[in-house]
Amino acid sequence: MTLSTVRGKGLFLIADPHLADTPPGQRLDGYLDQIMVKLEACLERADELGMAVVILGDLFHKPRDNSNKMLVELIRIFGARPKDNPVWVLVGNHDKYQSRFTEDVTLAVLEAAGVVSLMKDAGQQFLLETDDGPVLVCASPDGTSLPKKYDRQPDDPKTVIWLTHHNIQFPEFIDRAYSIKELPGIDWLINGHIHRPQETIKKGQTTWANPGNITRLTFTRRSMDREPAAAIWTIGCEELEKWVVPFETFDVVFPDQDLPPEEHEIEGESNYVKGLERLAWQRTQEGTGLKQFLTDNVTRETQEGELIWELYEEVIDSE
Ligand SMILES: [Mn+2]
Repeated sequence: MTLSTVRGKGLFLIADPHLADTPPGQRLDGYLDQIMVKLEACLERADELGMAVVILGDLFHKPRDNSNKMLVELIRIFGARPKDNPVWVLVGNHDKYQSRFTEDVTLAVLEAAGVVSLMKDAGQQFLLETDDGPVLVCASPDGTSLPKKYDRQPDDPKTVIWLTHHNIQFPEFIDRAYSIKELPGIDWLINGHIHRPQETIKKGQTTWANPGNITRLTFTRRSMDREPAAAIWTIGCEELEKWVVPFETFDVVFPDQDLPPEEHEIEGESNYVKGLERLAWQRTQEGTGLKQFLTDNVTRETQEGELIWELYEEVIDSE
């Protein structure tokens, strides 16, 4: 198999855009346009810098039933790119329906339209030709396991990068599935999926990075303090370079309400009435607040509890 070659000064990495017609979580109206603006700004910036473009998974928030308007717009934007510098899209968990990538999902339409290069199978993806030599870009889409190592062949490039969309034990996520360790033969592992930017960690030959996503999805102090950014990788760099994407201020994209209590503040306070009060501000267009409330307060073990949960699922499914 011959790998496609992309000429570029490096990689322009865009993590987890989560495009959606209906604003997810507590996000307000105008969401889709705001994320489209980010995406287009990223492509424009990548072109200015002469970089190859990579989306690190979860291009979409929902795997299917996205509007034709959104799709047509994406086909227009991605399709306008030169054939030898396409957008490389890693398949994330949100891009799949019932954990599978099938012809039924929105991302498959973009692939069939020939406007993206999909990274849907684990392993080698493309060769990046830089002024400082070639780079082998590999990837593990959601649902595949991470490599333990990469066996270099004699004519392989000196630098090997692995793109992932996985639950990795970065410092603030030590309960996740994959530990951080040296992966012989792999120089960089760059992860999407974990939306909160994490410290870059070097273990032996392998540098592990998690730049964080370009879209603020949670109504929290952290989102309030964070400048959403894309990331730039170049040969020989020690750290990804951050490129802050265009973003609206927090109060424009989230409701004008008190922030919910942080996890450590709500300990020991799980009674129904307090929960109901909180539900008032947790009201969301896709029912995440309600689901959290039910999870905290309603057990399926009782008959009434089961009935409430069934009603909830009926409402959510019919949307
Ligand atoms: Mn995601």
